[in-house]
Amino acid sequence: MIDLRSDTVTIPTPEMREVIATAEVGDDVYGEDPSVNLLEKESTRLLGKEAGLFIPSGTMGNLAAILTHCERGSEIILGDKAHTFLYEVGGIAALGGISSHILPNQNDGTIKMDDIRGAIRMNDIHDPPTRLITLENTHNRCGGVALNERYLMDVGEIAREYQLKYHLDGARIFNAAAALDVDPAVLVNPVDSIMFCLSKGLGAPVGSVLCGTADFITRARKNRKMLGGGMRQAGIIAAAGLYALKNNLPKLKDDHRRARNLAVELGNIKGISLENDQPATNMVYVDLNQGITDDARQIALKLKERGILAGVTGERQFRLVIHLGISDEDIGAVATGFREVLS
Ligand code: TLP
Repeated sequence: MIDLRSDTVTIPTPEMREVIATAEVGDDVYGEDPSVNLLEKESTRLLGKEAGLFIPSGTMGNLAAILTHCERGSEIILGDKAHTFLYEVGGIAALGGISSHILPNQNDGTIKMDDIRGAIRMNDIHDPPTRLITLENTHNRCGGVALNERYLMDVGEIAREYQLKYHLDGARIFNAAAALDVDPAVLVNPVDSIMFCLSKGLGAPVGSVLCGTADFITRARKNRKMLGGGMRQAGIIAAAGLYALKNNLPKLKDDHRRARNLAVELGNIKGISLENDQPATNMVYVDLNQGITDDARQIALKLKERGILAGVTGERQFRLVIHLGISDEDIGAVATGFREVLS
């Protein structure tokens, strides 16, 4: 199967499994797992932050971060296509009593500066206090676009002006840095906290890391425990994360090249249109044209019969995600599959 549903589907390679099998471990709730400690240190080095925290998932990473920045009854500003708003089960509301002030995401993943300024609550008796701005980079539902350094800095200025905290859902921050050709530490310099995932393009089986100031991470560690995310001999997965940072991070650009090639191939096929014919990172969003009577689910079934798994993201839309398990030959095979199914 050529599985393009997500970059979360990668399977650890034999080399990564070897690292897992031989990892040094301890009890991480006591802070005694050497592999976890090393992973947290390496993450802070790469992202230029004071401290890091290994977290089971990206969803828990964002939740722990937002719970740490915000008290019950407060409000955060985020995009209407943000993963935290769309796909995190409303955790910040359900578990944190925090409301979401959503603003339109532009096609390039940004939120307009004026919209952000306009959404910040003034000290009115009626208002929930605004505590946090959160952005996403790369932006999943906006086609995997990368938000650039300038924009992240500009939003940081607003956050500072209004004394708001600033969080980045950087599940794919290394994809963004690779696409923009910028040092990830420079890119995330303006934010107070950043969460990134090891189990997406980097190809580790589990885990995310939250980074920020030492004080923030101490408080986030307590929240991670409260959420049930305190792990014990987590070094066996942290070691895979370290391996991924060392060996797979440089391969993200190959994924981006393959995504561009896939876009070129699919662009020539009648019956479909691309949301963006020059994908910035590892995602290609495909829409079915009017002339096609099948919906995306039906087409996905036909593709499956040909050994291709496509992510259905709308009645007439697919998301195709490139990752370590996808080769150059697979790109050609996917295009052939689409051509056959749509002919
Ligand atoms: N995204 C998954 C699905 O949940 C949609 C995917 O297949 O892309 N932030 C962003 C931007 C994400 O894309 C994801 C996962 C998360 C956070 C959550 O990470 P996990 O799955 O580890 O909880």
